Amino acid sequence: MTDSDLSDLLSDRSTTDQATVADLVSEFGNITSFPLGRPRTPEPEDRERRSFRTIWISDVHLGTKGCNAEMLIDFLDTTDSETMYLVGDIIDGWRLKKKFYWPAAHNDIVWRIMKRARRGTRVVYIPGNHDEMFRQFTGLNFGGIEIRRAAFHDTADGRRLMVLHGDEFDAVMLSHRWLAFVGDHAYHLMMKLNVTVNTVRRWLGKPYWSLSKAAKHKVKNAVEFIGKYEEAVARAAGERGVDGVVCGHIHTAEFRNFEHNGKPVEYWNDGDWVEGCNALVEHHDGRMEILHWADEIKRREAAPGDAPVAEPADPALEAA
Ligand SMILES: [Mn+2]
Repeated sequence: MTDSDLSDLLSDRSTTDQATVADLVSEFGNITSFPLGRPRTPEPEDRERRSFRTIWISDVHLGTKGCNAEMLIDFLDTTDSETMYLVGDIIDGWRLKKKFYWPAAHNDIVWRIMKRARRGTRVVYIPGNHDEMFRQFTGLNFGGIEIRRAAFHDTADGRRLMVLHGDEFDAVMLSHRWLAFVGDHAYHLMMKLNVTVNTVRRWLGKPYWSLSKAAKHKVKNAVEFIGKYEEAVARAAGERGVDGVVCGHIHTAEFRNFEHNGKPVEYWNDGDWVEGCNALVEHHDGRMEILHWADEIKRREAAPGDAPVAEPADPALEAA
């Protein structure tokens, strides 16, 4: 991607045409006919929330079975922030078009985000490649949710970060299939499967073929791809003269420090809610942190303050 493409991307005028009134009416018709019912599980009102200055989440993939909705609902119900960035691939339009899948929990998430905006959180939605149908609304505001192609974020300690989904840098546009090979678990399963595959191949009189070798090759390629991607995104941020970049897209939460012309450039990836269940947060002093929500839940459940209170002894039994 050239620098001029990037300037277009970062200006309020997006590279895609602005929606016309006619577009809006026809698309809005679709949006209103979308089965956005009342939430199944209402937000708990009295729950104490961890307060952050900023929250970034992306790659939720609502509308797919892969989305870890329960975990995200827990996150949304126990946190709050002044600003929230939805960094793309929130709704998986690609999959929804093929097969409509919209469980109550996915509805609950949309509802919670809309309610957050109404409560006063600044919500900025930067559509990704899976929800690119919303990119035509760049510059518009739906129920307090600003739709942007990309954004700049100024941290409390004065760093300027560029925020974008990141598919712009995925030159190969690799499908996410290879992600399945990244996990260790998947890899071991692969090795077991290898035995079965070759037993069958032997029955069929076919020569030995190493599935695990094929997988290993995939893993190596995946690791290489992630490294190259991170570098490309950081370089683009460096060229813009900002202090760092926040993106999503590759489902790999990560913080890395790069350098561009002797100046440090921070690379932050807010991960996903399919496998990692990650959020990137900025604390009120500007310090940033990647949260792994499964670990946060474990920690919360182990904290003595939150331990279930023992039932008071039955006075009748005490007297006896
Ligand atoms: Mn994406």
